[in-house]
Amino acid sequence: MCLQLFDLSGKTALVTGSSRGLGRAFAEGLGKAGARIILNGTNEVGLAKTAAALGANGLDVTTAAFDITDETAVKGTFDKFDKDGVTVDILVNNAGIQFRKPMLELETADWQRVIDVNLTAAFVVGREAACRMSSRGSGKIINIGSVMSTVARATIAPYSVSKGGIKLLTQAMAAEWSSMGIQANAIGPGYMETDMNEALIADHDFNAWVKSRTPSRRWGAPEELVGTAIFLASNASNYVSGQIIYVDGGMTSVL
Ligand code: GCO
Ligand code: CA
Repeated sequence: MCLQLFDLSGKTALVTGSSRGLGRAFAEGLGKAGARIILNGTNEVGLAKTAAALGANGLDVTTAAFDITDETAVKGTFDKFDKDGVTVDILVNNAGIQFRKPMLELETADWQRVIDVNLTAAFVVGREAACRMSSRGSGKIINIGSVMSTVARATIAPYSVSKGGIKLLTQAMAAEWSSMGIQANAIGPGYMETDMNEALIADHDFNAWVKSRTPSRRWGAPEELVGTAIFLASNASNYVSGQIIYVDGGMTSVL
């Protein structure tokens, strides 16, 4: 009985920014739990390569190439889902960019781009998905935050602000959409070994700092986020809404 709680068979999950990195890990994990996966990104070649790789592992994978910051493209994609009879039961708002620069040197355009991709797009895609989930009376929205949803680090202000916003957007979604049968929650990854952090991992001093600042004394592997994603995507979390779960080796729990 208890494992059925985590079974995603018959569900369709859209994961934004999923041709590589954490998005790919989320897509693969939800697929292995039985969900049909829709990969998203703007690079059709990269998407097709990842779809082929996951498909070769027996997963049910399709792709939807659209720019999450282009509202017309987002609406058009969901209209096409409607026409094709595709229901997005699970939305993982994963796509995100990083931009590291001290605020005194930061151009407003660079600030805005990070907010547009990491936060506003999660609202726009979330709204399109939730509008359809509400008519079905059920749905799961998983927003990807960060340890930066609750603490700041110098030189990544727009990223931190966007991830702080993701935490409260998740709570706002819960406030408005839980009564419609939608559960909206967030995952806050710690320092994970991904392309986005390649330069940090290679930096000896920064790498040493992460290990000393993390009680688990190591970087996280993307796959270590999958269990939390399956939980939040499944019936096991039907009475959980508005929460953020930090998967960070204990980092946000200690000084
Ligand atoms: C940085 C990193 C972090 C991590 C992650 C932590 O520059 O400090 O990019 O932001 O990527 O977001 O949760
Ligand atoms: Ca690389």
